[in-house]
Amino acid sequence: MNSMFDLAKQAFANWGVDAEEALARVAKIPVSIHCWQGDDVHGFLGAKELSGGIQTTGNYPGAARNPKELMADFDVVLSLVPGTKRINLHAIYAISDTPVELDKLEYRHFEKWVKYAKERNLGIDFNPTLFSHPMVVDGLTLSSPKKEVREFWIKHVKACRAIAAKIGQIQGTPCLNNIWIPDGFKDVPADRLGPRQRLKESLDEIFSVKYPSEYIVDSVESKVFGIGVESYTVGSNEFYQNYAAKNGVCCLLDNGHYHPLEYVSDKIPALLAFYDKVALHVTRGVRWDSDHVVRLEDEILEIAKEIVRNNADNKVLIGLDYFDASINRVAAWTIGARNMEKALLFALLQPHAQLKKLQDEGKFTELLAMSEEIKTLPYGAVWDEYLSRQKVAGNDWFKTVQAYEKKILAERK
Ligand code: RNT
Ligand code: ZN
Repeated sequence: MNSMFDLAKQAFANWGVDAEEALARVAKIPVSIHCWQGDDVHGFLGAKELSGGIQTTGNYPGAARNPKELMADFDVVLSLVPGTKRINLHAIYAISDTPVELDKLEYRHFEKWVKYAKERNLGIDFNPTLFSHPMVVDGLTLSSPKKEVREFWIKHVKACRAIAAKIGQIQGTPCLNNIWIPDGFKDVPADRLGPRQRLKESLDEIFSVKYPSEYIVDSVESKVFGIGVESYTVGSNEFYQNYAAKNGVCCLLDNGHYHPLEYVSDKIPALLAFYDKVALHVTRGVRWDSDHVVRLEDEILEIAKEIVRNNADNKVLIGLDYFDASINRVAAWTIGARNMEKALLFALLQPHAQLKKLQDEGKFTELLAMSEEIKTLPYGAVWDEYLSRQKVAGNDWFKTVQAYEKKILAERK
């Protein structure tokens, strides 16, 4: 008897799609899984509360309280997600026995993570943390009118770049160091240019230190608004896209950071026309930048299509960015990461060459007809095959999380 996968393979072959090729390719596309879903973006440096226009809501029990717990939880996620994974760290996840300030961070504070990642064959990516800290003054960091505030954060980001470069050098793949700042105003500003000029100067100072591109990829992440920062964002899309273009850094697109009818899937090819690399934060915005767990929805599929049909597997750096404290965090992590993998696999199973040909020939009726027909191809059978080849649980993965919750998470009081 033919297996479900054999039949599916034939169904895709009828459309000129090689499912084996898709399986081989999806397994190689790196996806950087964010560490911060496990503890509601708290980190280990004693931050009291999340600030900067981002928020986790909910108090589901079991949040990780220390590096050991976070690493153990992440191990469960790793075991349930197929493919090539990386781990995305934030500076506040430094591991230190003695208190350490953000502007004094060093590589040694991340050595335990490097060891952890190496043992699991993961690459590491990095983020300076410019929020949840008393040096965020009047909501501002790198764009503050106060010199000492700017200087503190410049030192912090410089320290982070040095750490990221060292991590990249040691791991043998570039470490993405992504800068996101919360700077902005709740109400209509009296000066829109000044903060942006100061941010530009701060970034110039930060990037005056050069590192080899094999060690570090620098990116800047724009945003449209945040909670309590509704009227003005210093690091807007136009600001960073121009900064990036003129200074040879990379843009990071977070799909929760635009107006709801603007699509990151459309921005990816626009940037690929100009940049060698584009970084992503894949999330799910619900009305605002809400950082909901990624579902398998149209936009994530569209994002995946733009990556694979433009052969940008190594040009688009995929990172995840969501945090939900209202449900089991290990499950939240797993669901979003598996959905990213699903989206990539499904995108690889589309007859892109044929569809593109129809577009170029102006056969738009046929293009629409075909695009809708292929939606019911047996993607699920190929997904199941991917999981089994990767030795990852199938649709019963939730049992693993339930058992872990009962044994480990429920004990965290
Ligand atoms: C916030 C940005 C940023 C953060 C993380 C924790 O709106 O998306 O990327 O979510 O750095
Ligand atoms: Zn983000």
